[in-house]
Amino acid sequence: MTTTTTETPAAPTAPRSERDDRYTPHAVEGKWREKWERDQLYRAPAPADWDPKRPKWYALTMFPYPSGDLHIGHWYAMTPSDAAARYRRMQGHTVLFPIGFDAFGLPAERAAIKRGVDPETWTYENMARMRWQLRQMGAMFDWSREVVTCEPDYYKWTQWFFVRLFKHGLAYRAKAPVWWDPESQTVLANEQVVDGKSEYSGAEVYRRDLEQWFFKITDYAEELLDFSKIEWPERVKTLQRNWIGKSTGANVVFRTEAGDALPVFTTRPDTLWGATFMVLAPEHPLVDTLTTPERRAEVARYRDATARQSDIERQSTDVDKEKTGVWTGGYALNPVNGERIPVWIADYVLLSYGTGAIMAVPSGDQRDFEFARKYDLPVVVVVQPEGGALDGATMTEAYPGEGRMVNSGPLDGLHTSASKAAAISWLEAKEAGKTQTTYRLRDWLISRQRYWGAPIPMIYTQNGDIVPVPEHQLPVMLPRNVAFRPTGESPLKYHEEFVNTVSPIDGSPARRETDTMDTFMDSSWYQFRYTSPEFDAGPEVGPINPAQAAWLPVDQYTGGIEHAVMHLLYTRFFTKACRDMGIVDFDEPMLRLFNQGIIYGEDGFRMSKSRGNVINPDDYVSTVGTDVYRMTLMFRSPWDVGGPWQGGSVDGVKRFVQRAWTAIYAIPETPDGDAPEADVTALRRLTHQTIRSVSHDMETFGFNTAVSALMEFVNGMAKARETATLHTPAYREAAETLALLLAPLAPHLAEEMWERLGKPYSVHTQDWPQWDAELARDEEIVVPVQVNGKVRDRLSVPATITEEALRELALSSPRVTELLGGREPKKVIVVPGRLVNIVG
Ligand code: ANZ
Repeated sequence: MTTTTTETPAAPTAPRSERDDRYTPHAVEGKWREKWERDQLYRAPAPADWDPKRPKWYALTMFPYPSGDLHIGHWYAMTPSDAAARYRRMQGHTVLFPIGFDAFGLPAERAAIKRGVDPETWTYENMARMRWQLRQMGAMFDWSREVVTCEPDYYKWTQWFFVRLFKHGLAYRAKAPVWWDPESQTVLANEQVVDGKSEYSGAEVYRRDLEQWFFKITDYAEELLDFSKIEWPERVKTLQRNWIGKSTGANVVFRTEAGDALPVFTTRPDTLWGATFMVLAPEHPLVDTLTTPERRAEVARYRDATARQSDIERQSTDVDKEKTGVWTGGYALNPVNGERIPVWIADYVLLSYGTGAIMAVPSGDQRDFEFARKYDLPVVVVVQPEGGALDGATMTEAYPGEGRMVNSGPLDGLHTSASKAAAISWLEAKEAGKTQTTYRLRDWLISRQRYWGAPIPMIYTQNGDIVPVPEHQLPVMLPRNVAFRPTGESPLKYHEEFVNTVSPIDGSPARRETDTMDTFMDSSWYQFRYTSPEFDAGPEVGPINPAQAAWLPVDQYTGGIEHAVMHLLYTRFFTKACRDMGIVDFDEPMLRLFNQGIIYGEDGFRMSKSRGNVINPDDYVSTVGTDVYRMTLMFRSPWDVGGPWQGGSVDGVKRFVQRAWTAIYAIPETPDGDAPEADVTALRRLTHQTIRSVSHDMETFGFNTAVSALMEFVNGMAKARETATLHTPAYREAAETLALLLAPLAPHLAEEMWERLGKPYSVHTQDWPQWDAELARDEEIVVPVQVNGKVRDRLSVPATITEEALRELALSSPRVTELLGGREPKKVIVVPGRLVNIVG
C-alpha cells in the first residue's frame, strides 16, 4: 500500500484555467446533493417497475437512535455501508437503501425527568438535526421510505404485532423475578444487566417479582440455532449459540425425605452414584420446607445476600471465586441407591436454569469439588481414568475426563463414551428420569414501566379477563402531558384518561395495560416497514404492502457487533414468528451480515466526552468535505477492524482527491493523440488491474485496499501524462474508469469528474466497469538469481511481485537449495524486479 506524495506535473498540452485546477469540495458537494435529491436519484422503485435484468438488493444499515448528534461511529457504520450499496447498484442490482430512526427509548425520558423537556419534543428536535447531519454523508438513502418508530402510524403496527403474537399464543403474562434497576426505576431484560449492573444507569440491580409480558422466544430456541440459511460472521453465530446455550442430558427426580419431588437437570446422569449432596438455588421454592428450624436464620441471611447478585456474578467460573453456601438441615434420597444426602443452598446454582437444583458430584465437577472440600462433604470417585487410581479422600481437583465407571452399580466397568446413554436407559426403565434438552435462553421480557415506548395494547376487564385491543382500534395512542415521577411505575398509570377504557367484550368499564414495550420490539420489524412506510389497508392486510413485499428479506445488513444477542436474535425470532402467523414467507430477516469495527480516539481509547478524545465529524465535513472524510474513515484499516482515528491521514486523502481531479480536469474531449506504445500498454494494464482489484475489494468490503488501489492508479495516471498519453483513448479510458470506481467511495467527486469528462448524468446510474482479463494480466519479467556472484537460475515472475515473495521464490528454487545444501544463506539481497543475490 503506498501513499506517495509525488506531486503531479501539470498536464503538458491541455489548456489550464485557474478556476478549474483546484477541486473545491464545498461548492461541489452541496450542488450535487441538491440535484440528487431534486431528481430523486436514490428512490427505490416499486417491484412492479423493476427491470427484470436487475435483481433486487436490499441493503440495510442499522438505524440510529435519535440521541441528538451523529458521531464518528455513525459515519463509520453508515458510509462504508453506503459505498457497498452504491457498488451493488452500479453492478446491476435494483437497490433499496433506507434510513429512519429508532425513536422510542429511555434517554428521551431521562431528558424529560432531568430537564423537564417533553420526550416527544426532545426526540423530534434531535431527529431534525440528525437528518441534516445524515444528509451530509452524501449517502444514497431513500428518504421517501423513512420510518420513525415513535410515530403513531408506526407504533400502531408494533401494537398490531403484539396482538397477533398474543392471539398466536406467543405473548403471555407471568409473574417472574425480574431485574430491577433502582436508578432508572425500571425492569431490565437479562441482556441489559452487565456484571450485576444496569447497562443504562450503571446502578446495581436486584431481583423483584412483577407481572410482566413475555414473548415465547424459547419456542424457537432450536430453530434459532440453525444458521444454514444465512451468511453471518462466525463470531455472531457463536455468540447467539452460546446465548441460546443448548445442553443435552437428563432430568432425574430426587425426593426429599417428606416425599416432595426434587428434579435436577444434569449433563452427566452417569455420575449419579457419585452424587454426595444436593444444591438448590437459594430462591428454590422447596427451600422453605426443607429448612429445619435451627437452620432458618442462617438460610434467610444467605438468601438475602444472593438476591443482590446478578446471574453472571453467580455463575462466574472464576477459579478464585470462593464458593459459598449453607446447609438447609434437610436431606434428599438419591434415586439410584436410596442414599440419604444433605441438601444445601448455594449461589452458584441458578433458579432460572434447568430445574434450579443440582445433584452435586464433587469427583466430576470442579465447582462441586471446591464446595465439598470447603464444607467437608464426601467425594466419591465414579470415573477412573485409564491406568489411574483416583481416591476421593486425596484428589486435589475434580476429574471431568474419560475413563471407566466405578462405584456405579449397573454402570461399573463401562467406558464413559457409553455410560451416559446407558445411565439414561437405566433411569428410564426405572422411571427415575428421562433425557432432557435444556436451553439457557429465556423468554423475552418485553414490559417496561416507562412512558416513551409503544403502549402494550391489552385491556383488563372487571371480570378478570385480559383481552387485546381490537385491531381496528389501534393505535393505542400515547397521551401527551403525563407527569414524570420516579416512582418505578409507568407514568401512564396515573393518566386517568389513558387508563380508563371499556371492555371490548361487553363495553363495561375496564383498565388499560400501562406498561410500554421494550424498544427492541420496534427494531425487530423495521426492515419490513421500510418497504411500505405509509401503507395502511387495514389490520387484515397488515403493515407490509403486498406490492412491495418482494423487497424482503434484507440482502445485506451492516452494523455493530454489540447487537449480536439482542437485536439480531430478537429480529430472527420475530421473523420466524411472523412466518408462522402467515405475515411473511421467509425464515430469516437478513441474509448477510457484516459487523464493522470501532473507531477509537487518537489516544487509542474509546471516544468519550470525559476523555476529551471525541472526533466530531461535522468539523471535518465543514473543512475537508464529505468525500475526504468518508475515504479517510475507509482508508485507515479494514472495515471490520477499526482502530484509533488518525487525523494525519486526512491530509493524505485530501491530496489524493486533488490529484484525482488533476488527473482528469484537463482531458481533451476527443482523444486524438499518440504516445509510445509501451506507455499506452502500461496504462491500460494499470486501468484493468485496478478495476479487477477494486471490484474484488468492493465485494469483500475491503474499502481500505480499494482506496489504496485508486491512489496507485492516480499516481500511474500522473506518470502516464509525462509522456503525453493524456491525448490518447487509453488515457480517456483510465479517466472514465477512475470516476466510475470512485463513485461508491467519493460520490460527489465522482459525479463532478463524470460531468467534467462530458459524460451523461449520473455517474451513479452507470454500469460498474468490467476488466479485460487479457489486459489485466500481470506482465512477466525474468529475474536472475545469483549464488555467490554467479547466476544460477532465472525466475519468470509477475512484474509486480513483492520483495518478500521474490525472496521466497528464489530461496525455494531447486538449483539454489541444491547449491546451499541445507545451509542457511549468510545474506540475501533482493533488488525488486531486477535481481536476487544470495551469499551462501
Ligand atoms: C451433575 C454433574 C456431574 C454435572 C458432572 C456436571 C458434571 P451445562 O453444560 O452448562 O448445561 N447445573 C444444572 N442446573 C444448574 C443450575 N441451575 N445452576 C448451576 N448449575 C447447574 O451445565 C449442566 C450442568 O450444570 C449440570 O450437570 C449440573 O451439574 C449443572 F461431573 O450434574 B451436572
